Amino acid sequence: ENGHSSESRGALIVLEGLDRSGKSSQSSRLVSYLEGLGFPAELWRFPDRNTSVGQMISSYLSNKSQLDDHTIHLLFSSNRWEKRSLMETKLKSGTTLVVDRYSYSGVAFSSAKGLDFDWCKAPEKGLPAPDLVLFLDISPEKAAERGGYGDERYEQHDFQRKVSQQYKALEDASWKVIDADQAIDEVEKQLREVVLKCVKICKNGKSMSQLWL
Ligand code: T5A
Ligand code: NA
Repeated sequence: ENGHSSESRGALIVLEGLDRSGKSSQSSRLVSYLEGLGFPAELWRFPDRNTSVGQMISSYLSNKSQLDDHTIHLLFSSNRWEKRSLMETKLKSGTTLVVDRYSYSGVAFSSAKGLDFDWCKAPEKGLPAPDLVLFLDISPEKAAERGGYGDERYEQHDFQRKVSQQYKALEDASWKVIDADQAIDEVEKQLREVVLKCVKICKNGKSMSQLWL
């Protein structure tokens, strides 16, 4: 084939943003919305803390274990690779995946610690590329005012500010930046519009691509 496919499929939709930007709230709302319209959809999240790699990540994030920065970076990446095959099967079968964090989190958080940006991108190369990245844009100050902030390793102001800068370097044509400092229903309304458009394009056979190759 010449890069064009007419196979109907589900869309790979990723939500990104700082901690407490509203990704989880909006992801589950989007899945309900799509299901309500009759589009098969599933909510996924990374890290997937249910796998054995995911349990190592979870232990690290809750400060129960220490790991070298490179090591934890590669664990986050392998946590995505271990789900790759299932991800592709689901998409091909027509299920849209709404994914709470993906490779952009992987690169933004690790490079904010000082790891080389390109080194951070390398292990993500070849993963399924999202059809749409919804970036929930919020300042670290506003995010910190929301419930539960401060419990995990990365939830500190200065660090979140650096993460925010790294995210900006990752923006590409698949991104849609949404002002996340609006009422939850208003954010949802804006997301619905772009998501529906994307799901329809994929259903009509948009070809899949790979990340950062
Ligand atoms: N990480 C992750 C890496 O370093 N590398 C990687 O490769 C990956 C995948 C865990 C950490 O791992 C790092 C990044 C993270 O630091 P996580 O488990 O996804 O990642 O944890 P968090 O991102 O911290 O998830 P949060 O649950 O904190 O943030 P969300 O999902 O963005 O926010 P949400 O929806 O839970 O909302 C937070 C609060 O705000 C309220 C909600 O009701 C809730 O109380 N809220 C709003 N309030 C006012 N207005 C709105 N519009 C609101 N929207 C939500
Ligand atoms: Na979350």
